[in-house]
Amino acid sequence: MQTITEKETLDEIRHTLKCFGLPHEEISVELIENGHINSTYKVHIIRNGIEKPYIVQAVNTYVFKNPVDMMDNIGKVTAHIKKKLIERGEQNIERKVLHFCSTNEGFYYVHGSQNRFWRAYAFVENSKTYDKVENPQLLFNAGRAFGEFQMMLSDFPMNQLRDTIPDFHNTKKRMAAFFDSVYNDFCGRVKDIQPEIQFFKDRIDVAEKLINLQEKGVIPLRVTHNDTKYNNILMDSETNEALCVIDLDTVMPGLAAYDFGDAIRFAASTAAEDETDLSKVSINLEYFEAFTKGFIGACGRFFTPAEIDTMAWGARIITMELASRFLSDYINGDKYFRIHRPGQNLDRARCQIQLVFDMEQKFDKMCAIVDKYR
Ligand code: GN1
Ligand code: MG
Repeated sequence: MQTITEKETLDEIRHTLKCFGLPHEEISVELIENGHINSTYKVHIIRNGIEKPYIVQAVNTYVFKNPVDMMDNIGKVTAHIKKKLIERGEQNIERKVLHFCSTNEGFYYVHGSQNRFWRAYAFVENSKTYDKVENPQLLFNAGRAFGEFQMMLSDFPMNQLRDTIPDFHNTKKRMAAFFDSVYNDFCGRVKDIQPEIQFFKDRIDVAEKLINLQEKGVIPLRVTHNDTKYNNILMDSETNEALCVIDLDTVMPGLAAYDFGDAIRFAASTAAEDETDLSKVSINLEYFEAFTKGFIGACGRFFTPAEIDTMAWGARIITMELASRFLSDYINGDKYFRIHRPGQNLDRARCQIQLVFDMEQKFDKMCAIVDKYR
């Protein structure tokens, strides 16, 4: 792949703004670093001396093979949420759901060069995201935000959504893909990661547990977010109230337990996702409880009893799944997740494996906390 220069990026951002009917005299562009997939920029548009911020993104088309379908999903989902907010009589709706820009022809995207695919939305003023939080109240707010998101989409017709990444959280298929990458060993990296490979061999049955339950009809598919990291919630800069769930690229049918679990994996961890000092990596049960209280409180009443039983499993298994995805990517030569240093995907995988070990130790306590709020 050709590399894209800063000037080309800037030209494409200007072109994108023009197509979205956002004329400007000047812009200033800031790279936002916290996602592993898309390229995200905060762009300040200056016109007649007034400045307005937008988020402009180049979608990663290696990961999202059909970004037009993705934007179609996002258009439908944001319209549905907007309708719900209006019905609930909410104020300040522009801060509670994303507003994507559209072209004159009504498209939510602009094609750039080299297969790049651009989109933009108005930045929600006085909002911020956190990569790490150390305050149970914020964990509770996050749980409630993802729970309400789930609630608002509970009556969305699932058949209207396309799978933006087929089998995204099909953990069975993820495991198979992992062992394929080990078998192929394209970059000769497998020799150094035997203990990590053994970790997955020892857990094949656990990895398949929730997919098997779903396939047997014991737990339902729902419209889920599928990427419930804490930094995918916009918080009010002053009050830290959760405003709006963002990163809607993977909203599609999935398991509620995986949305719960992925949020726990990230927000209730005591360390960053790629921490190399594994003695620092564990699940904080106080954070776990605060998030659970918020999440189950907001949407638990519409879950089936069998589904609630899977919540703690969701945390263990989605963490294992992500460990396998990071490690596969390391084995395959780091093509999927953006890295900032060599070996980062291996570090990420090891950190997630450590989290799974810790969740296995604390599993009874995690289940008891879920039971307390059911
Ligand atoms: C990716 O780029 P970001 O942070 O939105 C990934 C998620 C992972 C996450 C791990 C489309 O999300 O599945 O859980 O990294 N998104 C995709 O940090 O693969
Ligand atoms: Mg994402």
